[in-house]
Amino acid sequence: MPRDNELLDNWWDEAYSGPMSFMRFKFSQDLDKADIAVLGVPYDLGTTNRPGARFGPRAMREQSTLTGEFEYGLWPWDYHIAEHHTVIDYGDICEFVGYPERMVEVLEKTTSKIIDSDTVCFAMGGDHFISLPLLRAHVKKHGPVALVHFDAHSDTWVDEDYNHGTMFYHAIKEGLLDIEHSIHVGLRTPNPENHGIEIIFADELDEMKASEVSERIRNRVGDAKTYLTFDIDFLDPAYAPGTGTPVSGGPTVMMGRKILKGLAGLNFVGGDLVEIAPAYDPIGNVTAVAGATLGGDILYLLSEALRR
Ligand SMILES: [Mn+2]
Repeated sequence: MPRDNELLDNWWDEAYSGPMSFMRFKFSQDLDKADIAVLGVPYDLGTTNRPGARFGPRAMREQSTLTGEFEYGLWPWDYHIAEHHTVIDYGDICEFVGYPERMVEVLEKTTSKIIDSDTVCFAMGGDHFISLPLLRAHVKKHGPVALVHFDAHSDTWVDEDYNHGTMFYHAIKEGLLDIEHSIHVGLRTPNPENHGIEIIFADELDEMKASEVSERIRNRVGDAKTYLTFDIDFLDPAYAPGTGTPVSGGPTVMMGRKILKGLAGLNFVGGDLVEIAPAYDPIGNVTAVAGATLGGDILYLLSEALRR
């Protein structure tokens, strides 16, 4: 299907010109017409090490003008999402400068507004702490969700502080997660307490084929309502140096993409991609190029789930 300028904004611009919406989907807040909304959350006060993920949404949008330019869709997906669904770029929420608590409130409220109008939400971070208010909103609508979590870290540290290393502990404590169907993928940092969540550590993952990893995730998740969260530091710092807490010994972008593609058809109700801090890229926006591509893959997974 040729691109429809009702669905896509300024797609005819060259990659280096025109408005920077995510993958050239139209900037809009008209939720009545949208199936999927992309939401930027430029918040990084939850970081425990290097800040800078507030520049993540803009960097992803900028690099996605290239990944989103093909009318045939994002390779190797063999169609364009716009053939099936109306995707909008909802813009950023940013009404919280100097008031972290306000971010939690505004993000949960905005997410609820989006998903209560039967629009699926894909959020771009920002640091990983944003997943907590996102989960709260999704659970209010769907009940506890299975978590498919790509990351070098479990983010389940038993700690009453609220930051980007503890939010899934709080999510567990608040009863937001369907633990039996949840899984961490790619961990390579100490994890003294697994809270009952299945783990594929990075060394084990390195011995597996992407299809085997996907299969293991599918077996764990089954048909549960699932939230997908992707910390860019899942990737090796060779592919994603521009992030807050990089950990060596991770997978390639290709491995990540193949694993994601192998999850098509799972019952995803929402997702996010977080922790791109472009200032730490040595050159060429390498982390945001990976993030824009993987973010595109996640949009396809959400679109596939809507078509179930
Ligand atoms: Mn991480």
